Amino acid sequence: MEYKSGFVALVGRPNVGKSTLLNEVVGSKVAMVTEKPQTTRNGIRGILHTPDAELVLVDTPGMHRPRTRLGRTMVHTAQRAVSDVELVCHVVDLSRAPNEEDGWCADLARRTAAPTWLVANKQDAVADWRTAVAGYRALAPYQAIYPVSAQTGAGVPELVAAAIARLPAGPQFFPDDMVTDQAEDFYVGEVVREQVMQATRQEVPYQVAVQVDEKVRRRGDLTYIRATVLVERDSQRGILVGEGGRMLRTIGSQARAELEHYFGHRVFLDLWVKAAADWTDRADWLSRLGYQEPKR
Ligand SMILES: Nc1nc2c(ncn2[C@@H]2O[C@H](COP(=O)(O)OP(=O)(O)OP(=O)(O)O)[C@@H](O)[C@H]2O)c(=O)[nH]1
Ligand SMILES: [Mg+2]
Repeated sequence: MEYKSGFVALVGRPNVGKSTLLNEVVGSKVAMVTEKPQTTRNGIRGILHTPDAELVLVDTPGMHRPRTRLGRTMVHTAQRAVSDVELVCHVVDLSRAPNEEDGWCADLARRTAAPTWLVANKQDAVADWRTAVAGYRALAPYQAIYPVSAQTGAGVPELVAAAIARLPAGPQFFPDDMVTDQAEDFYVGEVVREQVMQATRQEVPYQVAVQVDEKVRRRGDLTYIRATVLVERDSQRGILVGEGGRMLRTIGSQARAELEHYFGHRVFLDLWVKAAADWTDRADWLSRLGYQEPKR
């Protein structure tokens, strides 16, 4: 059989389970997941290799009405992702009714050259997926509808098989053992940011960024990582550090456990918290942190 390869974009409103689905498909934790909307901020690629195909899924930030420059970079990233792919999967949450954001995703899908499928996620959370999907199917002329549960894995093999069947003949772009093309420092920062998002509330999770300043293998079995957790205000700095440093220690030890699992050896995680006023609205900070602003 001829080898096939290609890119498939996952778009959808925040919190529908795009990143969970990406991780389920590639079989490892490539993208961070939290119960809060707007977790993903970058386009993240997950790669699945089969004996005769390479499927590259592109996870994107949830589509929303941006209120900051950071939000605009996120929406821009999602909009850009649908060009240059073989297939667009509009992922929706069956446990909720369609809203304006789903409509924007449908518009985006309608404007792209690639075919669009409706991926009806969180099937496990509803009694009858056919009833739940009714409000979504009219949003765009979807060429197929796949009910799935990214959490339990139900329906995912069928979706993957169908997507692979649609890929054109093409070369293998990434090595066999590569599940993502993210830079390691970025991934490390994301592991920390996930823990910070999980541990905080209100506006704090949305005004946090993590920068890895140093990462060195100290001895054969130890990696030292120094990272800065950026917030917008001193008050948030106080919240994150917590009484007697307790909050930051909890965040650090959870992130460290995950990083040790990833590296396969001990990690010393040295976290610092710094306030940079209004960084989510500042072009200099956004570019320093690698968030791409739309060109005017
Ligand atoms: N019940 C159920 N929950 C799910 C399923 N898939 C994802 N979730 C949960 O939904 C929440 C959001 O999941 P994410 O994968 O972060 O969603 P996302 O679409 O990537 O969100 P953004 O990155 O914010 O756009 C998490 O709490 C997941 O555990 C599913 O199939 N069933
Ligand atoms: Mg996500």
